[in-house]
Amino acid sequence: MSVIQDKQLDEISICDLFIPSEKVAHVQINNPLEHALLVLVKSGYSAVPVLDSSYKFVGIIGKTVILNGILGLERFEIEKLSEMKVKDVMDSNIPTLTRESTLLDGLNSVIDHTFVCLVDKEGYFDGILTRRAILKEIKKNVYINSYKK
Ligand code: 4BW
Repeated sequence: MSVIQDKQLDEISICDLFIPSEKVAHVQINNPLEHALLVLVKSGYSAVPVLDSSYKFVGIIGKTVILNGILGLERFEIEKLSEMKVKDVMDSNIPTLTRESTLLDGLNSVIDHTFVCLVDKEGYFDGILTRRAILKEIKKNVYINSYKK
């Protein structure tokens, strides 16, 4: 079996691979957790990007951090869903890519994350690159040679 080399991965653009912002479910930083949970449950995604009021990327929020955020000592404190905001629990320490990034950059990013957000040079949200899109592109470039003995 021979696989593509790092050099080739570094030559492949992610421009045709990412999901553009208008097709990505997202929430805003000041939304109550209740709204974020509704978006996550209705979209079926486990995590989505968080944007500020000017559509700049600020982080990611998922179902698990929301449930942890409302977890009390002995029960889920459901009333907190309307009291707490996305900014209280979101993960803001998230790497980003740009349209100029390569497939190798994308591959490195989706080792630890199921998707990575793309931003422009001013930080405006541009879209997401998913682990699925990366794996599909790499599969297209992997050549498997089987030998009959
Ligand atoms: O609604 C879905 N449609 C399809 N075609 N596939 C889905 C859907 N929901 C989940 N999947 C599949 C994908 O293969 O399950 C994987 C894990 O989903 P996740 O993480 O845990 O919700 C999906 O893998 P993926 O396409 O590589 O996507 C990785 C992650 O990117 C998802 C989700 O957090 C995010 N994501 C993907 N498309 C999105 C999105 N977030 C917002 N809007 C989108 N359009």
